[in-house]
Amino acid sequence: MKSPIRVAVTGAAGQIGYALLFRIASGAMFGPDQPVILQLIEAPVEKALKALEGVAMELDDCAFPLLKGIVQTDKPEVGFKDANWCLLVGAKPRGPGMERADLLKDNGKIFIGQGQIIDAVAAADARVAVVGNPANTNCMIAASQAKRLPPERFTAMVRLDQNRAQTQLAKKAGVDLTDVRDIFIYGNHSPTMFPSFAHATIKNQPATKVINDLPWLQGPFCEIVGKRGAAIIAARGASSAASAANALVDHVRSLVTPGAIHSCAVKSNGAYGFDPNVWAGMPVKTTTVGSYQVLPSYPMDDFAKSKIAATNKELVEERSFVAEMIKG
Ligand code: NAX
Repeated sequence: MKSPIRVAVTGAAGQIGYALLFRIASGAMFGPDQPVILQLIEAPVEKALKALEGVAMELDDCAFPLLKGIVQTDKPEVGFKDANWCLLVGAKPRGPGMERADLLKDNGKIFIGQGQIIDAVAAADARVAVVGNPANTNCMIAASQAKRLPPERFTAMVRLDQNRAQTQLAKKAGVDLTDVRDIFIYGNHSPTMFPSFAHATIKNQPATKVINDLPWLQGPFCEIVGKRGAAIIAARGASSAASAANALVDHVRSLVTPGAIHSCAVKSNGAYGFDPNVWAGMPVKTTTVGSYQVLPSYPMDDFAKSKIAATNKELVEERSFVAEMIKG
């Protein structure tokens, strides 16, 4: 048996947390031979901490053989201590009438603090995956505070968008989901994201050829994927939770599986025209456990370039809203 790894999860008593923790403890994220210690972090709010107690009781009641310990805390310095993976799910939701700039600033404060504490107390090999929205910019903010951990250790999740796009292509083509490959998400986890269909394949043929409906791919397809989160809220009365938790399992699983090729929001190195100071979704290939390289060579046509320019513009704007905060 391997020695346990420590997995810190913020927002652990939230709805994504509730769909996520049991999957981690069952081995879905790190594999069936990797024991885990869950370090569950909640906001210092009585109701949330009480709910967390209940979640921990249920985890105990599952008798997961791989679960070797549970820490419950509202103190990030305790929760992130020696963590090998820090999954930043908790964030302040956008309230009614709240401006995006204010949401960014409120969350900015949370992610500045968490970035500093992770850098100070997490394990030497720590990796950070951000889900809490606005995920790309929150990730950039947390990474900006790290002096010890390099920026490549900080990724944000666009995997839910990739999964959504894969399913939509499979439905349109009337094929099995597994026949659809190489569909990647570029840019922000927001309606401006670009699901780049031009390089996707269906049964090893170009998806554009199999679907043979460019207006649908450029229009409704991009729109359905970009606005899927809102459609779920409209239908369910609550935001995506199980699918988001599942996507985080996929995100991390791919990052610990050498050879996996997947969409991930990472620090831009200028590839695809992204500003080098933003975290943007793009295709990456996992090299060694927890490390990856950007696959920079998918050619882009004018349509793709304009979509990427739009999502890049939004990321640069988000960054400008918090530029003052991350200076020091
Ligand atoms: P919930 O509101 O159900 O849960 C959030 C939890 O975070 C709460 O229990 C809250 O007490 C806790 N929290 C708040 N501030 C905290 C802090 N400073 N430290 C620790 N815990 C803190 O939200 P949920 O539905 O679980 O969603 C969590 C986040 O994921 C939201 O920001 C949401 O927008 C985002 N999403 C991101 C997605 C993505 O693909 N990147 C998709 C799904 C989801 O919308």
